[in-house]
Amino acid sequence: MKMSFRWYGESDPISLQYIRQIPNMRSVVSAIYDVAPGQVWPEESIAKMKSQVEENGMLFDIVESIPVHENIKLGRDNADELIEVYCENIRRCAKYGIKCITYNFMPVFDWTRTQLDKQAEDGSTSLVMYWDQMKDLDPLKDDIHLPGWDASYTQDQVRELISAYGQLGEEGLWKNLEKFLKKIIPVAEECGVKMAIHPDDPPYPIFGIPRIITNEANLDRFLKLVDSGSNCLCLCTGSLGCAAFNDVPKMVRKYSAMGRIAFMHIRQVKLMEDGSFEENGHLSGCGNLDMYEIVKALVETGFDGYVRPDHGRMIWGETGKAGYGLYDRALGAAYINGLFEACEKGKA
Ligand SMILES: [Mn+2]
Repeated sequence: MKMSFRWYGESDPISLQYIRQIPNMRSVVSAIYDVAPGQVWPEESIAKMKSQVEENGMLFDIVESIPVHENIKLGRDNADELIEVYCENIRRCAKYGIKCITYNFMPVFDWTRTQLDKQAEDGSTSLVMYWDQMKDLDPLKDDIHLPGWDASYTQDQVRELISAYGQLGEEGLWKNLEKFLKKIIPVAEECGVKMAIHPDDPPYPIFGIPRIITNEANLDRFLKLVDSGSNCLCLCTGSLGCAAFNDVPKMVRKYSAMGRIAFMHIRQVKLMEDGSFEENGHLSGCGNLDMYEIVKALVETGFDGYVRPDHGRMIWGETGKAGYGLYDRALGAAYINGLFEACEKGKA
């Protein structure tokens, strides 16, 4: 496995030097953040990111994310041109040594939470989604300001997008995803890049917006759309794990054995009876996911892709980007390293 850590570029309060000091840290996961979706990434920016990371003794060989423009997901008039731009970005990344590119096909919002700094008894804070704070919201009627929602949209634009996706429906979204994959995967194959789709977070529809990268049957369907070693998953344990219907260790074992997991996001999640959930420390005892079983499944199937500790709590007085502090993610990386070492040595 290739241990990695997400870094938000120069605006990230965490330095590359600090990331390097986490034992076994190999790759920095990043993106070009000052380019809007649907635009070409300047080669100078990719080259600069690469040299910054390499100067700090790590590799820049994995990107998260190249965002997919809403007009591609909606299959609107300029979708073909936008897909061509996407292909060009794959080629440019490959030119600078990128081997894996993460993306998602979630309409409008990348993730949904109701609070980003819910305080636990021990004083740490984490991201949560509580249904009692969601259930009365109707984005078609109300102005909604949930944390993390793209502030670049006006409420009217959000309403327009939500109704367009409502009309498109799940099958329409599948059709547009298939069209996208059939164009990008041959380019990725040619460039030696694995495309890794991130599951929807949470993995079920919210506000009537279709969501399709959600469960085992749909992941099977996704992988069959283009049966290629470049058409892979970014298996996010926390995203899939916030629905009780997903048996995450089983899914990890199955897709890793197929060689179709390019990237693992390892994160814990604690489910409530009503489907609400809280993020927490990475350890098995901190939530519903058995991390030992997840790592064991990876080791026993010979997984050699990328791994990163996904969201951590804010601890030890750290402030910064919710979910993306240094300390708890570093603890997560150390824990994941330990699980891998134990599973590998115990493999016999
Ligand atoms: Mn994730």
